[in-house]
Amino acid sequence: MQSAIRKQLLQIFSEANGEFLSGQTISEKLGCSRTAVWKHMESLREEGYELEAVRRLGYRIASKPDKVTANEIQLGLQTEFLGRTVYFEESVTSTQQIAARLAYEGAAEGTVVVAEEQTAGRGRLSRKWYSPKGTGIWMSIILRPTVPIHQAPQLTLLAAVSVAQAIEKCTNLSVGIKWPNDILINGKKVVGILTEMQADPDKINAVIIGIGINVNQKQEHFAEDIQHIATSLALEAEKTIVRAELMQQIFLQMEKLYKEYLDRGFSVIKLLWESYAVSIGKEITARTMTNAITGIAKGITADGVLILEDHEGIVHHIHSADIEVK
Ligand code: BTX
Repeated sequence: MQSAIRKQLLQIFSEANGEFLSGQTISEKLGCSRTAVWKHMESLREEGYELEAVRRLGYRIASKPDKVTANEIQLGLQTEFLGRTVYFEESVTSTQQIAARLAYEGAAEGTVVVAEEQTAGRGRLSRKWYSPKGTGIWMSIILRPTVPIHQAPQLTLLAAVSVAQAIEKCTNLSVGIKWPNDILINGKKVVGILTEMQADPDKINAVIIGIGINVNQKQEHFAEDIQHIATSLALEAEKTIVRAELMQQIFLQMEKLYKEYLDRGFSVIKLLWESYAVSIGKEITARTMTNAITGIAKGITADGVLILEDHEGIVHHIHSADIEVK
C-alpha cells in the first residue's frame, strides 16, 4: 500500500476513536473504491493490525502491531516539536551514532531516531547496553538548548524525570531515580540514559539524549550478566506495554519540562528529580574512574551535581560516577 494512503487511513481510524467506520465512509474519505478499501484493510492486517469487520457497521482497529515506526509514534502525538520528525530503523549499531550524524547535518530540535534493535548499543564510559529486537525502546532525541555548556548535565536529569513521569502515567508502577540517570523499579534497572553533546568552545550545538527502556522483555530475554540487576516494565506491571504509546507520553512530558526549563531554569526540574531520588539521605559509594568515596548523599546542586559528605565530614561534588546505594 502506498505510504500516503496508509497514513491517511490510519489517521481516519485514529480520529474515529475506536468506533466502527463503514466501507462507504472510508472510501469517500480516501477517494477510492470500496474494493480498494478492502485491499488496504487486508494490507493492514498483513502488517499485524487486528481488524474487526462487522456487517453494516464496517471496520474497526482492534489492536495495533507493537512497532515503533514513525506512523505508530506520530498518530495521536500531542507535542509541538518533540517526535515530529522520526527516523525509524529495524536494526542499527547505535541510535546515538545516527542521531549524532543527523545533528551535525542540522536536524531540527525534537528529531528522534528509534530502532527495533541495536547491535552495538552503548551506555556511559563505552559500556554495553543490551538492546534486543522488538522488546524495548531504544531511541535518541536531538535537542538544541540555548543554555551555557556547564548546564548540559541538567538535561540528563530532565530526561530522567520525563521518563519516570511517563512510565507512571502509562503503567501505574512507581519508579525511583538513582543519580544521575538510572530509573529503577524495585531496585532493578529498567531505564538507562546517556547524554552526549556537540558544542563549540562557548556554545551547545546539540544535545543527544539516548534513552534505553526495557519494556516487554521476559526474564529469560536478559543476558546472564544483567539478569540480577535488570527488569522490564512488563515484568513489573505484569502486562504488555504498547511501546509507541509510552514514547508519545515521554515526548509529551519531556517537551513540557523542557519548555519550562528554558523559561524558568532548573529549579522545578530539581524539585521533581528529588521527589524520585532513591539515593538522597542514604549512605552511598560513588565510584569514579580513579577512586571510590563512601558517605551520605546530601542532595544535588542547582547544576545537578551530586553532593556527597564522607565520614570525615568532607563535602565532595561528584560530576560523574557510578553510585551504589547501601
Ligand atoms: P550505564 O553505563 O549507566 O549502564 C550500562 C550498564 O548497565 C552495563 O554495564 C550493564 O551492567 C547494564 N545494562 C546493559 N544493558 C542493560 C539493559 N538493557 N537493562 C539494564 N541494565 C543494562 C546507561 O549506561 C545508558 C544507556 C543508554 C542506552 C540508550 S539506548 C538508545 C541510545 N543508543 C545507545 O547506543 N545508547 C542509548
